[in-house]
Amino acid sequence: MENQLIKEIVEEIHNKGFYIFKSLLSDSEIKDFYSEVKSRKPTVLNEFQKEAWGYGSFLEDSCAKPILKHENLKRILNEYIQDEGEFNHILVNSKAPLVGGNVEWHQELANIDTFAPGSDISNVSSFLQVYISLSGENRTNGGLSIVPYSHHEGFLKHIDILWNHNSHKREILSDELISVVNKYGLIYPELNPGDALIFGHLLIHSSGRNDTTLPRVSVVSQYRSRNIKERWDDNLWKKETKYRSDFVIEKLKDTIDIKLSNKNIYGEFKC
Ligand SMILES: O=C(O)CCC(=O)C(=O)O
Ligand SMILES: [Fe+2]
Repeated sequence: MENQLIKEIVEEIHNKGFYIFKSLLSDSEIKDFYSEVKSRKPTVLNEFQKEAWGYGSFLEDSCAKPILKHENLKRILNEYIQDEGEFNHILVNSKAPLVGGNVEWHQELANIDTFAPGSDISNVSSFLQVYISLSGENRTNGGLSIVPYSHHEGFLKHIDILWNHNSHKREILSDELISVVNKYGLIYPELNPGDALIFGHLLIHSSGRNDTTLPRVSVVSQYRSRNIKERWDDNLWKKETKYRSDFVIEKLKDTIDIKLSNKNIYGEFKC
């Protein structure tokens, strides 16, 4: 790629909040990812159907090499973060056929104290998400939905929620979300297998249910400037992880208290 093209792509990320890199992975590279996925036991399962969702880290696996060593990708990412960066994590998500559900509306920055404690909004341009579709995706199979240009609105208010697998997540407050979506609209990028969506940590995104009979499989990876490690604040990380697990425990306790209070929530169905 010409230097000029790299600069134009980075300009597009600054302007729209994202860039679609077509055919980042070849068919055989996708195949390698699938065989590694097949050889593993899932680490995160759908709570009741027991379908796979997550498979742990792929950072050290040979199937991740085409991402780690992709010259043009690195040039784009480094030009954006204005530094020689590195991949922080490379994960694989598999959204199960028909029962694989939604991912909440969020900006990546909301959980910065988990992946980069010590950094804050002033360091937002030191990070990029690199989301690569392995199965191909669109609105029907629960592909990513994004609000273009939404990063220009800054960091929106998020609330704590209990998500699938009893995990803590942060979701954008609905009033704020509605006004931003009314302003910019929503898009559901159509990604072919191997296409990547590169986006900044203030871009609003989520994903819906998979209404097809095949899994929606994607690589979720994060690129960051190396100096993030120097700022790492271990106390903040411990405080944040405690906050997140305490939230889950408190929420589950509240639910039990309501159940024990003898209020029969099925009362409305009784004739
Ligand atoms: O897998 C999904 O639908 C969500 C991915 C995501 O939130 C991300 O790549 O930052
Ligand atoms: Fe995300």
